[in-house]
Amino acid sequence: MELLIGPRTYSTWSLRGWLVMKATGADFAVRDARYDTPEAKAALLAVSPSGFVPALTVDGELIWDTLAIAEWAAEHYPQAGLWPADPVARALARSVTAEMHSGFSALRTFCGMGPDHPIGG
Ligand SMILES: N[C@@H](CCC(=O)N[C@@H](CS)C(=O)NCC(=O)O)C(=O)O
Repeated sequence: MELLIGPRTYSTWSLRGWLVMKATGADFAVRDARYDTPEAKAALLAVSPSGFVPALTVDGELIWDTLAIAEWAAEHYPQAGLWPADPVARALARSVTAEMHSGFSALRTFCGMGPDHPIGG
């Protein structure tokens, strides 16, 4: 397995994918991706159809979204307990996860981890 990610110090999406994979205890390789130049972005698009990281390669197949990676990991490593066992707690966790994944864009834009953000660097 290979996880394609950007710098974990400021790419929160990459950090999320990496943390999920670490939590499984699985053995996986990390491949560094860049997307800060047109050439780097083109190279990334050649690997990941969305042009975003993280992307996980498993047995030659690509999973290219953080939540898709997390769901795949939860299915394949149930012992990691990525989702709560209790159905009510799991529904709450999924609601929060979905909201964070698809919403809060202003929060994610202005409270990033990079050096150019107020709480980053
Ligand atoms: N919905 C995607 C979003 C991933 C995302 O935004 N990744 C950023 C890394 S921080 C990225 O690849 N950016 C590339 C770019 O801006 O060109 C996911 O959850 O995987």
